[in-house]
Amino acid sequence: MIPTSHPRYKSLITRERMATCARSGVVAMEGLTAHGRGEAFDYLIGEVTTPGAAEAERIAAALFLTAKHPVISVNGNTAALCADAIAELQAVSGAIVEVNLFHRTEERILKITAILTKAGCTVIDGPVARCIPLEHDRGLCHIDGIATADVILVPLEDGDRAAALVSMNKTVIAIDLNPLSRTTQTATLPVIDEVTRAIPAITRELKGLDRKTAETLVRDIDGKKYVRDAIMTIKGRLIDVLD
Ligand code: PTJ
Repeated sequence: MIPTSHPRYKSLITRERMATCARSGVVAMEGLTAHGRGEAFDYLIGEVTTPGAAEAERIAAALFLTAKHPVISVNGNTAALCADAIAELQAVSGAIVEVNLFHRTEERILKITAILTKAGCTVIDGPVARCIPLEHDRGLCHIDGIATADVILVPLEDGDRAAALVSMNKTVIAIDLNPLSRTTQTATLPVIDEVTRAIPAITRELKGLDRKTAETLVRDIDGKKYVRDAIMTIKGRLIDVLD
């Protein structure tokens, strides 16, 4: 039993949920390591949405609004952490929700689909094909989903697929706390924020956005700016500790 007075209560409760979801097979065992890496970068960033990330979240909302065929790609960690938030983003954006896994098994796909469905998502199903140029199982996707998407949100992604999607001329919005990862370096728009803060923020922005403003926001996206902003935030925080 974790006391609510514990200074790291939220983090500890989230860890407990991730461990439960790993035991049930929703989260891959490797996903626990990925979560720990995310926690470490969130610590460095200050466990808040930085002004740079808030700006990226507004642009992400604009990309959803102006997209013809937006897709939200969901893995085990993301479903365990924020299925409800994904359902709300889907309701507001009309995007397709597709389960796409690094550690792919049919059993895990069914379990993750069940969590998302319970939260209120409509999850695309049916046959998959190797539509992304990757030897790995992450290359498998739905023809009416990721394969034909113009804008794809990829939370907690591995870099290979983000790069492959960009090479297919897709607009890739990544959510990843690590400003040094290949995902944040290659995505069209890296949102360097914790996923449970980032997805509700994108939904909030989307609710208040009009098409004309959105069209202006998506012109000339400079993804590297958000990488630089996050690195400067971390650098500033580290220097402050030394002072
Ligand atoms: O469910 P599966 O089989 O698809 O596997 C999912 C994982 C996450 C295991 C898989 O995609 C993977 O190995 O990812 P990586 O390469 O470890 O990348 C995950 C990235 O997400 C890392 O750079 C972490 O820093 C970041 N991350 C972890 N937790 C969070 C996060 N970013 C934002 N919010 C988080 N809560």
